[in-house]
Formats: sequence, C-alpha cells, structure tokens
Amino acid sequence: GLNLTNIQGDILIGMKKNKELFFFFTIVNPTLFRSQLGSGILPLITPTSQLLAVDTQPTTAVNIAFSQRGLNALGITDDLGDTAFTNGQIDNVATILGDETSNWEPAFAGTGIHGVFLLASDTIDNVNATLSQVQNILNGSITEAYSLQGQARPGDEQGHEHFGFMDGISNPAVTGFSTPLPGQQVLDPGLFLLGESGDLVSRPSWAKDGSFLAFRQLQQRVPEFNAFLVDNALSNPNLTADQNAELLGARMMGRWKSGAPVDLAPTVDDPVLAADPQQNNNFNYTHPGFDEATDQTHCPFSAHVRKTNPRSDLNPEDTANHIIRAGIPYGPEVTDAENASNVSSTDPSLERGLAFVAYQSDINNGFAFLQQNWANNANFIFGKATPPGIDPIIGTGGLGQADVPRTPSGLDPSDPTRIITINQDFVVSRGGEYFFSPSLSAIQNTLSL
Ligand code: N7H
Repeated sequence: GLNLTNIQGDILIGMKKNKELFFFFTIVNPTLFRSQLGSGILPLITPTSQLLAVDTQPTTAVNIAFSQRGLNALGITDDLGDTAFTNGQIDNVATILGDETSNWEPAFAGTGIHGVFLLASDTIDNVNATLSQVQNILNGSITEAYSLQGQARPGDEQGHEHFGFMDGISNPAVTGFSTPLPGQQVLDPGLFLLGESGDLVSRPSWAKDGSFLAFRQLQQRVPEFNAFLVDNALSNPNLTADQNAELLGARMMGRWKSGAPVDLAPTVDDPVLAADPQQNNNFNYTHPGFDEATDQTHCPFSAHVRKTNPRSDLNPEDTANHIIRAGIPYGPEVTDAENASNVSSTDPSLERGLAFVAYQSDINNGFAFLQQNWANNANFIFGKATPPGIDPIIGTGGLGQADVPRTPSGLDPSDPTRIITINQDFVVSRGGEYFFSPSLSAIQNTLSL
C-alpha cells in the first residue's frame, strides 16, 4: 500500500472543507524559511492518513506546494522531470492552454509566486487563525504574493459550482488506496504520485510520493451562461421552456445540475440516481444495440465530462491522461442586479468562479493534455460521424484565441448535426501556476535545513 502518513492530504482525497484559502507566497529569506519549515511548519502539514477519519481531522488542514521558482529560491537544483513544471504555467499560456494573457491576474504573470499554502477549515476565522500561526512561525521569511479565498456555495448549493452543477463526483480510483465504486476507473498510483508504480520518468529519490498541482483561477460568467441557456433552449415538446433550457445545460456538461449523468438520464433529470454513489458514475457511453460513433441520443460527444474523460470512446480505455480534481468555488453568489441584466458585474469583489486544482505526476499528460488535446481540439473525440467541436464549457481556440466561437455539435438530440454556436466565453482563465506538492519526508529532509 501507499505511505499515507507521508503523502500530503489534498492529493488523493481532497481536504473537503467548506472554506479553503490559497495563499501564494514569495520566499524573501531562504535560510530562515528552510529552518522554520522543518521545525515549525512540518508539524502543521496534514497527511492523507489524518483526513481518512473524522476524529483525526485537524480543525484546519494545511498543505504546501512549491513552484520551480520557489525550488530555485531554496537552492534546490534537482530536475523533477516535468518540463511544464520547470517552465511554469505562463510558458503554456497561449499555445497549450489558449488563454489570453491580458486576462491573467498580474501575480500569476509575474515572477513572485514561489509557493502556495492550502488552508482548509469550516470557517474563515479558523483559516485566518492558522494563516497567522504560519506567518508567525515563518517570521518574515515569506511575503504574500496573492491569495484567493475559496468557499463552498451556501445552503442547497453546497457542493455545486457556480453554474449550479454538482461537482466532485467523478475522480479516478487509485490502486492500493481506494475501493472503486461502480464505473470508476482504477489507475496506477504513479499517474498521480511521483516514483510510484506507473510513473515511468526518472526522478530524484526525494521527489517520491509528491505530486504536481496544476492551479487555475477560472472565472465563471454565470448570468451570461444562464441567459445563453434560455436563449438557446432546446425544443422537446414534452418539456417546459425552463426544462428545455436546463436540458441544453445538462447536454453541454454531460450531467444534470443534480449530478445525474446524461448518459443514463438523457431527457429528464433523475435526482435519486444523482445521489447514489453506486450508480452516479456507472456509465461509459455504450448501450445495447447502440452505435457509439453516430448515436448522440444519450450524451453528446462534445459534453464537458465526455471531452475530458472519454471512457469507452477510447478503446482500450485511456490509462495515461487522468487527473485528480480537488478544486473549490470562489467568490460570492450572483447578485439580483447581475441576474436582472444578464451580465456579470465588473466589480472585482463580485468575481466568481472555480479555484481549480488538478493533481498528476506528469502535467503534459494530465491537466495540460486534457485542456489542449481534448477540450481545445474540435476533432476530439476522434472517429465520430460528426466532429464534436471544442468543449462548450472550457474549450478555447488555442494559440491565444480564447474568444473564438465554440461550435459544438450533438447538443440538440433532435438534430445531432445541428451546431449551436457559442460566441462568448462562460469560463475565463485568470491564470495560475504549476506547483510540486512534496511528501512530508521531502519537506523534512530536503526542503528544510
Ligand atoms: Fe470540469 N462544471 O461545473 O461546469 N467538471 N469543470 N474541468 N471536469 C466536471 O463528474 C467545470 C475543468 C474535468 O470523469 C463536472 O465530478 C467547471 C478543467 C474532468 O466523467 C462538472 C470548470 C478540466 C471531469 C465540471 C471546469 C476539467 C470534470 C461533473 C471551470 C481539465 C470528470 C462533476 C470553471 C482540463 C469527468 C463530476 C469524468 C467534471 C465543471 C474545468 C476536467 C460539473 C465549471 C479546466 C476530468
């Protein structure tokens, strides 16, 4: 089995708290930082083992990860064997990710982000108390470069992201760690943890049981998304106008807002199915007597969950391009004024979206691959009778053309060749960075003095 006391807790299981602060820092005094890291910070770091049972969970869970610039600042010269990490996310901005740099938060476009603390708890007061404790321990050896406060949405929307869809349902199971639920793919631990079985790259020995964390601040333009669904509602005669708008959203996502997969619930939502972990991931886009190359009566080829995890569309099923997602929403609820105008406020304090976190042992096979080769590639999923188009939620034109129209097919079940043109971005990348989340022993023996 895996050494769960050595692997940081967010990687395999997620910190799963309602508040999570991403505190990005610059190391200004490397010698002091290294001595305080081992003596003071290490005891606060939450390993996987502590998150497994409620009675061992700390009030505030703490994880830490470093950018390549941060490792450089500490004088760590070993090559971790991941070019995307080494070059930093800004290097991927246009060609790989299709972002517009002008939309990037200046901190992510700059050179000051050396690392990030992930602080998760039930209340913001707890998070802030732990941040003060961390800053006291580090005693001026870091400064704040940027921070983003993540928070679960209120009331019934808890667990749902800002467009209203239940998130965090589908993550891969990991051999030697999780018992798979029906439909859950079981993958080698080396896809997510360096130096474990299935990681084929040569790494420095201290990097074992660490993972690369791809962080993205993804703004969501919720009023615009809602208005788009209403304006382009489908025309199923058995449904009301509202239901036809919901149906379009569900087909763009591949799941209903409840979480029920469209592949199993193609025309009406099924909240009972959505809530049942034995069923809500138990689909692979095949059906008896069904031609998977032509038939979009269940899930469209272009649906976000299908573009980013094609399941049986790839034969044999893909075992190289997977991520473990551990993000959380940020920002406030949509205001009445935004709802009335169908336009997102330009007030920065009203920005909302997803603090996206993806773990993998190889960024070019993980997050960057999914974004570039699948979501942003209009011809993927290959071999279909109708080209799917780019991902209607997160797809971009590539090469910095973030605002080229998305032209997914298959969204209208009554005419799968019909293209519903999407002339605006509902998700806008505000940038991010690639980090390495080291094992606790690496923090103790290699990153500290
Ligand atoms: Fe996506 N959403 O709420 O709209 N995503 N995602 N994602 N996503 C998923 O199955 C969303 C983004 C994946 O295994 C669900 O747990 C939003 C990026 C993958 O079947 C929902 C944003 C990338 C899966 C969303 C966003 C991915 C997945 C269904 C940006 C990678 C699992 C819930 C703001 C490049 C697919 C679930 C599977 C599921 C949403 C971004 C990847 C609702 C809002 C950037 C692999």
